Amino acid sequence: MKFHLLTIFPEFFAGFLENGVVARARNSGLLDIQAWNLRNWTFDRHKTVDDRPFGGGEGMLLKPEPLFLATEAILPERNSRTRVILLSAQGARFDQAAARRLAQYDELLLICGRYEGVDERVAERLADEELSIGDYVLSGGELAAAVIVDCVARLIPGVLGNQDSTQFESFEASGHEPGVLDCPQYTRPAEFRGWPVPEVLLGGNHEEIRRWRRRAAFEKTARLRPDLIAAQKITK
Ligand code: 9D3
Repeated sequence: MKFHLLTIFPEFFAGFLENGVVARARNSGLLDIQAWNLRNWTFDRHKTVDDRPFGGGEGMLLKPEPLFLATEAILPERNSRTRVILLSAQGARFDQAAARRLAQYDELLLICGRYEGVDERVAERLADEELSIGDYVLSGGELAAAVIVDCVARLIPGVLGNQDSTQFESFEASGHEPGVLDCPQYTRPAEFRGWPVPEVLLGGNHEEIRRWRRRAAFEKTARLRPDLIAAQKITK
């Protein structure tokens, strides 16, 4: 799978690309990720990518021309296997279902918004869709793009060593307990600073362990994510 990142800060992605699961998948050829500098598609002395909003208002917007020229150069042939995505605070929410959907494409171009926003013709006439990673204010789309690349990449067959491990994560519809967080987990030592690991996990009673994990997962979900429990009750 190929990812293109269109940004005014291509160097922002260096650390992310050079470490962990993403780096391994790139080295093994399963993933191709390229960061493109939007200023390559400007032609004035100052490499201007922004301009003032019509009608007045605070701040600057990314102007349409560099974004259109860059997208047309990077993806000259757009089809049903390619997807151009604008990352903005106004987008539809990116979640695990969106990640599974995006993992079906051959090539994604992620446009990173900056400043106060992006000329709306980019959302309406250039991008196939507009996504946000959540209801909080970022300074631009770069962190959102890294989140989406990481999340989509791990769904590509072969990117994770053990393919089973994607199946059993929280938020994954195919997981053992849909809509419930992972159960609490412990490793050695059995007692740390006087705090013991739950006794049941030290014995070998696997039926008892299974029941304890299920209960602990529900209790923790109810405490930290009551919205997930509420959504389940409506669905059932
Ligand atoms: C007047 C309100 N503006 C600033 C407080 C709105 C605004 C403009 C530009 C808010 C954020 C941004 C820059 N954010 C993104 O480009 C962005 C984003 C985000 O802020 N939150 C979640 N997902 C994303 S994806 C891109």
